[in-house]
Amino acid sequence: MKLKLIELIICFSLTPTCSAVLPLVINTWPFKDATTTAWSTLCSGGSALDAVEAGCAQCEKLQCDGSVGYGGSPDETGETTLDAMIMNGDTMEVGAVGQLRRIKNAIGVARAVMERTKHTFLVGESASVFAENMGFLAEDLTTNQSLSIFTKWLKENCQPNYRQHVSPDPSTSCGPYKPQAMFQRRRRGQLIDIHAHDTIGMIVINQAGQVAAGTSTNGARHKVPGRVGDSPIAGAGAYADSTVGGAAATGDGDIMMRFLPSYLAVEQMRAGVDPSAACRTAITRIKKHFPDFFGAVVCANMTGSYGAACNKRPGFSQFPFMVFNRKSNVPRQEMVDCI
Ligand code: SD4
Repeated sequence: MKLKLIELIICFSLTPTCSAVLPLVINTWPFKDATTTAWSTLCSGGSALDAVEAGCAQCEKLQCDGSVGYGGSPDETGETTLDAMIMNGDTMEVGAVGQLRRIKNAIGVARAVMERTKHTFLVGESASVFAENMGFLAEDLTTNQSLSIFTKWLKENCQPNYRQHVSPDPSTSCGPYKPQAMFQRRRRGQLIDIHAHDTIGMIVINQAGQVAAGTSTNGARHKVPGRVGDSPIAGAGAYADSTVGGAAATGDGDIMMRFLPSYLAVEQMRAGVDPSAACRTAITRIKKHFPDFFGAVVCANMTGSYGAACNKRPGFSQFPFMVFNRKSNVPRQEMVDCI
């Protein structure tokens, strides 16, 4: 969606000058339309939560990089399922969905979990039934593109896949798999395609200093059915606290969720660390155990300062992210060198 000039003018004239750099929208990857949509939502009077929801929903509609929304990352059965979350940094409320089927607007369902239930996280078929009951349209998430990725994978004997210690040998064969009686421990391969990313993670801080954060993704290509990644997990995929700031992550969720990188980054900022260094700490913590993991984090604090960090790997030495604030006046792509 293009930000209309009139909205920009209204936005800049209505916002009081308590901060030179707030409001702020920051998101993972060069998903410019999502950034613009979030900004435009703030400008038309929406809350930080509204902006995060609208920004991520825009990516879901556009199928950003094939990694957000319908028609991407088919699982072992060829089905696309979605993970999403949203967090209100004022109230510390969270809504999340994992392995959501049939519903395109995953972040919308996440918000409905937050606002229409006392729960935090719904998963699978039951999450989809909840969404249908809340009025979300049930649709097939399969597209020609996801079907062709799936068909090619079947033709290539289901390579690569996420199985280990099973028979038949998952490095050459499709399932159904059974546990192996005896096995050699094998190192888990890198499966998230670093050239076909990625999850949108977004932080919005409005003029009044309210922080919201959210994520939306279709997860990992050829995942084992039932797999839920880091994106819908508070503190892993994203975290928001209006007394500190927010953080959001992207990358190999199976590894990243073990370290709660978004929570760690926010806690670093709470301790006074600047956003870039906070993001670097979150990456370094994971890197110590998994030097080759694929991942990045964006961080922002209440002064409107922001930063990002990523883990350097072959083919991934810089991480692009989007920023929109009063200084930039436009959605601006920035790059950070990986460590
Ligand atoms: C996941 N973190 O489901 C997501 C995918 C992603 O870069 O961000 N890929 O693991």
